[in-house]
Amino acid sequence: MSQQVTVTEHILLHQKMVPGATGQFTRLFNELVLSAKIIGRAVNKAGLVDILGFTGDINVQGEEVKKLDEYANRILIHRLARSGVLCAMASEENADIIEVPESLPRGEYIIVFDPLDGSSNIDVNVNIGTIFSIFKRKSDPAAALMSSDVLQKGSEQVAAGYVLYGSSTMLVFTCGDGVHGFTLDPSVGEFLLSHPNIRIPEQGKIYSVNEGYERYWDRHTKQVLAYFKSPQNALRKPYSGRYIGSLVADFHRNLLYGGIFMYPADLRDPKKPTGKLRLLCECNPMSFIVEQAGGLAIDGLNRVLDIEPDHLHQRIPFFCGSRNDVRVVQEIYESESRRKKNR
Ligand code: FDP
Repeated sequence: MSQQVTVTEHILLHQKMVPGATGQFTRLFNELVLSAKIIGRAVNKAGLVDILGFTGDINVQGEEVKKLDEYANRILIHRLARSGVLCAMASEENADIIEVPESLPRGEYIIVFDPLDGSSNIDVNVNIGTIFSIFKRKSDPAAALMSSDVLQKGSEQVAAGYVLYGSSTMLVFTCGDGVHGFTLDPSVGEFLLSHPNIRIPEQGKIYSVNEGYERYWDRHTKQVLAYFKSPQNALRKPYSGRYIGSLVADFHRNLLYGGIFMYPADLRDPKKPTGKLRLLCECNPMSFIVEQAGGLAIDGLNRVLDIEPDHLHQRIPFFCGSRNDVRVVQEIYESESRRKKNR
């Protein structure tokens, strides 16, 4: 029965429950859903049309831009700007905040997105995804937009989610009332509710990390890994290691099966001394989702959703997943921090 609820119906129902709702959020969400379908179609046909490989450009992160990355970014910016309910956007691919032009109708919402996460997997037919995070502006709508409108703490998000382009295309999101998953039925072109009220198991069985970089981690991060591999841990046996290398895909698997995703600080790489993942377009949305599903997300010591961003492309160390597993990481980091203080 639940399979017959479309994502639009679900959002409309949610809207009815919010006093004073104006329908603006529903409009924004409709544009997101349409963008996801357009990007999903391109991903499905990727090997058949000339959309694999690099554009030749380097993005703000210093990474080579893939054609599909650029395509997804263009689709999202074009569609969302026309939703009539946004004042600004920020993309992982763009250095600065993208203000909605004055020639278009504007609203109070702000969206931050990673158009195609897991870029290194694009050309090899491995799961990739789109991640988004939605806020409301805080400053007076009649005045100029302020950077603080976009640089809000994750706890201020009104919605967050991702689209996973996998063996099927899935949209998973939260508006702060639990996490719901919708699967695209290509025969009718609709996202249908397939995973209502997702809960992440309290105790995981999987750790996901790029273990190849272990030698570049600090002492306590190595200790964390040793814990998950040890037969003396909470499971009384080593966890399974699973790492796809696409945050959306690794996160989604752990959300359903239970486990922990980790991208710690990398002491070797001057580009990643504070980790690789972006606070605004990757860590915040995933943290909101995981908390809504009963899990936790930290940067080692602190709750991710409480971090005050200081710039658009800020990176943080990221540990996220099942409650018990994330707590273990936090305890190890806290004991290291006490040890350092006592020295
Ligand atoms: P990618 O660089 O392929 O776009 O943040 C981007 C991301 O992928 C995540 O999706 C993924 O979890 C991580 O980086 C993979 O990085 P490593 O290759 O360093 O493990």
